[in-house]
Amino acid sequence: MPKPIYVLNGPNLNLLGSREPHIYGSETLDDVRRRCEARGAALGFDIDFRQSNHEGELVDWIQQARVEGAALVLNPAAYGHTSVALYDALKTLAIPVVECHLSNPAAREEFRRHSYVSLAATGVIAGFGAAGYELAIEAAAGLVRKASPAA
Ligand code: CA2
Repeated sequence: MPKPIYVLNGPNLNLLGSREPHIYGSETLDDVRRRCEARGAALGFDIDFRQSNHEGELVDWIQQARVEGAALVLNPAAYGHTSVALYDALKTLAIPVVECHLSNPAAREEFRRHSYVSLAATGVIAGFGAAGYELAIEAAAGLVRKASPAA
């Protein structure tokens, strides 16, 4: 089994499914985790799925993914728009990084149109709701296989 794909989620995503379903959908974060695990298993990858409301904890997990992960899927939530600390941590990674958003931030308020995370990401998937996480895992798995076909 290759190293796991880390799927990290930022602040307030623990509330998914409870508010603003017109923007974020009605699935809970647990539903999203199950989707990720099923898609990962189909592609031969374990998924390490986590959520934190704390910037420093996300930095710690990004550093862990650098050593222990095959790839990183990151929904930084609001920290994507604000966090130089996440950007600096991501810049140290040699593994693929897929930024993932449920909504399409480019089609929303002006302050959501900038992402520090995008500056360090291999690619971005946004606007497809919970299904976007599966697309992100597919993209990440494809990049891992391309880099080491035997993985
Ligand atoms: O679309 C996304 O996935 C976002 O990363 C979600 C963030 C937002 O700040 C980004 O601009 C785009 C917000 C996450 C908050 O999630 C909630 C979900 C349901 C209820 C309350 C918050």
